[in-house]
Amino acid sequence: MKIGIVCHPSIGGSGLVATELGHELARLGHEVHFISSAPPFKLSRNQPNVHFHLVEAIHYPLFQDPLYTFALTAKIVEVVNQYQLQVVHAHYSIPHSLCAYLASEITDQPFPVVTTIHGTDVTVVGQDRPLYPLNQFSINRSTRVTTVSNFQQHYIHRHFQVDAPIEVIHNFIDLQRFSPNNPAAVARHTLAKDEEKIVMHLSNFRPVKNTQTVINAFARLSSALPARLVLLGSGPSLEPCQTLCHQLGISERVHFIGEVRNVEHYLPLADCVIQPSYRESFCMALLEAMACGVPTVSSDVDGIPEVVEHGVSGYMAPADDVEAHSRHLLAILTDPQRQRRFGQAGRRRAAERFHPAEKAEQYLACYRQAINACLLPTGNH
Ligand code: GMT
Repeated sequence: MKIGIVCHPSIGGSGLVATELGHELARLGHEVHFISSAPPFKLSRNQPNVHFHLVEAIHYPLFQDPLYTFALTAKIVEVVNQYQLQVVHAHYSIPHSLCAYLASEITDQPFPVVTTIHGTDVTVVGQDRPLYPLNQFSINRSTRVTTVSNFQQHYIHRHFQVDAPIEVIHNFIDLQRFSPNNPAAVARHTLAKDEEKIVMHLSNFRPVKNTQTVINAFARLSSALPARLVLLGSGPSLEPCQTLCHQLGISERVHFIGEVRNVEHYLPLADCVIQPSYRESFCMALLEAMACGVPTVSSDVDGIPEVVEHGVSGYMAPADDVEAHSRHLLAILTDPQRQRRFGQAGRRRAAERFHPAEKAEQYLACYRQAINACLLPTGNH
C-alpha cells in the first residue's frame, strides 16, 4: 500500500505514535510518506520504504503569517499526485485532518482520509470555542476515524455530534528498544549513588502533566529514604518546577535532564516512574516504563486504567493526591519483591496488549476499509 502520514514533528505522543506506526508499516513492505513541517523527532531516515516530505512555510510580504495550513494542504496534494498515495492518515485533527480533507477535495482523484484523534486535539485544544466546529467538521468528513483508547472514543461521542463509528486502536510499543536491558542505557552512576532509588518522570512540562505533584510527592518520599528524582523533558512549567524544588530544599536530589529523544536509554534505570496527569487519553510514558520493566505510579484519569493495572503493574490515585502518590512510591521502593513483580507484570502486559505488529494490522484493515469506502458512489464515505 502507498500511505501518507501527516503528523506533528515535535517531541510528543501523537508524533511518536505516528512515526512508529510508519516504521512498522514500512517494515511490512508498505511505502510510507511522512508529510510534516520538520522530520518527526523519531523518524528513521535510512529505513527502506520510508520517505519524508517537508512542508515549507509560505513567506510572502503580503502575508503576516506563514500560512502553514495551506502549505500543508498543497504539500499533501503534491505528494498524493506524485506518488499515487492510496490513503492519507492524519494524526491529530487540527489542522492535519482538515488539511487532508481539503487536499482530497482538490486532487483529481479523491483519496480516503483516516484521522486518529490522540487526545489533546479534542480535549485541551479542541475545547477552544473557535476551534470546536473545525474539529467536528474534520471528524465527520474523515473517511474513517480512530482513537487510542475506549475512554477517548466515549469522550468524542459525548462532546461532538459524530455520525460515523470511531474505532479504538490502542497505542503500542517496540519491546526490543524499550527493554529492561538496553545496551545503550546511560550509566546509572551519572544519575544516582548506588544506595539511592531513582524516581523518574517524563513530560512536555505542560500544566496538564501536573509535574508539581511529582515534585511534592518526591519531597515527601525523600524524607523517608535516599532517592533521586530524574525529570526528562522540557516545557512551560519547567521553571516553576525548578523554583518549587528550591523552595522545598530538594534541588540537589533532582536532575532536570531536558529534552531527550531516546527515553529508552534512561527508563531502564528507573526504580519507579510517576505520571500524575490531569488528562491522558492513553499515556505513552506509562507504557514505555512498563515495557522497560519499571513499576508505575500515576493518576487514574481518562485512558490510564486501560494501560495500567492497579495493584498489578503499578498504582493509581487521583491526580492531586500527593499523599497517596508518595505512599505508593514508598510501597514500591521499600519492597524489592513487589518492585520486581510489578515490573515483570508491566512488561508482560505491554507484550500481550500493546504489540506493534497487531496494531499495524488493525490500521491496515482500517486503510483497506477506507479505500473501499472511497470507491463506493459518493455519500457512502
Ligand atoms: O500529552 C501530550 O501533551 C502530548 C499529546 C500529543 O498529542 O502528542 O499526547 C496525546 O497523545 C498520546 C499518543 O496517543 C497519548 O499517549 C497521550 O495520552 C495524549 N495526551 C493527552 O491526552 C493529554
